[in-house]
Amino acid sequence: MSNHQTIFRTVTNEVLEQVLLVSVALNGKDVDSSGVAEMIRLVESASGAVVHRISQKRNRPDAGYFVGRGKAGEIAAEAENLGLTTIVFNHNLSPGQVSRLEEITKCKVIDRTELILAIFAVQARTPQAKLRIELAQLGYMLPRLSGMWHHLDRLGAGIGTRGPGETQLEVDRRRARTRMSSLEKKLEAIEAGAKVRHSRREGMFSVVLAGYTNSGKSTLLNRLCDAGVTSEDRLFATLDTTSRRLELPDGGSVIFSDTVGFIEKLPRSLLSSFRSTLDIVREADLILLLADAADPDRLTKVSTVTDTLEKIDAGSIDRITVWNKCDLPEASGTEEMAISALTGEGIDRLLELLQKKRREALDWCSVKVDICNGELEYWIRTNGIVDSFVRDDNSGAVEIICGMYLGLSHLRKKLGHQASNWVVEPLSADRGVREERS
Ligand SMILES: Nc1nc2c(ncn2[C@@H]2O[C@H](COP(=O)(O)OP(=O)(O)OP(=O)(O)O)[C@@H](O)[C@H]2O)c(=O)[nH]1
Ligand SMILES: [Mg+2]
Repeated sequence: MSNHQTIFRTVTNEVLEQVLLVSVALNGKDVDSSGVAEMIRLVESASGAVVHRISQKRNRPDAGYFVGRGKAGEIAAEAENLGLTTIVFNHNLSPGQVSRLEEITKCKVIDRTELILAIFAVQARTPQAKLRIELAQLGYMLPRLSGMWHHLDRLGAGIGTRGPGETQLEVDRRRARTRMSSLEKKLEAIEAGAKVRHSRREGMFSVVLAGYTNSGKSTLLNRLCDAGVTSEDRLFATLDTTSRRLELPDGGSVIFSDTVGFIEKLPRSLLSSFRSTLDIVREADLILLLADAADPDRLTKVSTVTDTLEKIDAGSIDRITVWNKCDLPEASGTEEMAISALTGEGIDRLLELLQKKRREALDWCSVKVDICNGELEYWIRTNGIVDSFVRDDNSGAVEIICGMYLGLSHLRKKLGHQASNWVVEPLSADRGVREERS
């Protein structure tokens, strides 16, 4: 286990680690330059710097070394020449491949998943995020522990004996599992509190930002809600969910949330430890899929985000793609919903759209009531949006056009307690009389 702890400690201490990047293009394809650019950004976000790159084209990965024995030797020689001790692969490697590559290169070998986990470890700020990332790291390490103790195994193991490596491996596995269940318990306790807070917001229309990492989600939350969350030109700047109330021009409001960004091949262990962070996405009424309009790879990234939404069971939620960074000259896709979270361009249109979606989700009706006392009026105004409120000065009767957050049955119940004579007529959001939903 010590080997992996060293990797994270080095990264956590913000030492600028010099890295040799190995990119492998499979299935006869050319090396994907945007994929390489993303790996370089990932290394930088983990406080490293790519100082040399080696690439290879192969039909399929070599079972032993991923790149093939000969190439592995070449990588080893290059690393030695340049005095580098860390090698990053742009793919995920099996535990056996990592240990064989480490043996031949005498370097620390990090695959894509481990690199992403390391960035999450650097970026985790809140107790929850720290617990989640530790859980994900342990989940990732558990099947790899045997590879790490492999060399000790061979020293002491023999017929009828259990080598020191084997014993240590068992101890480490047990420790890792015990630690994982203690982390899970701590997280459950924290999340139970969060659920209570969440349920208090019931009835509020929930809009969640989802998107590739660095697309500008936190910048948009700050612009709309003055949330003061971190936004920076770094991958995975946000690892927690922040929710704010956003007032809309018609007096209604929504809960607006920013959460962790997605990336291609987001590690499975991260998806499962961040499951509850992503609950906010699953429970949203509307997802704003924020995309970087200036990214040459924007369409692939949008489809990575939609695939990830499917994976976390949020694929069927109403979704709008919003193209951010339209202030940049290289931006395209601007004929659709285009905004700049940085300059504020297009934000009014976005708010109008949110308002429209919000109104469509309310239960609209016309209420006629013989006497509307102050308490009833206050109740209607706080549980819905009132579009018109007309009182007949002679009779005191009132006609209200309103959209209710919690359905019309709540309204009828309230009227039943407060008034003797009342009529509720359901309307559609655009004011046509409609059949009531069952
Ligand atoms: N030019 C321009 N830059 C923007 C815009 N919106 C965000 N950015 C920049 O893009 C970078 C990433 O912004 P963030 O808001 O941190 O992105 P994010 O989607 O929250 O990223 P993660 O939290 O890492 O998933 C920052 O450097 C922002 O200043 C925009 O509309 N125009
Ligand atoms: Mg962010």
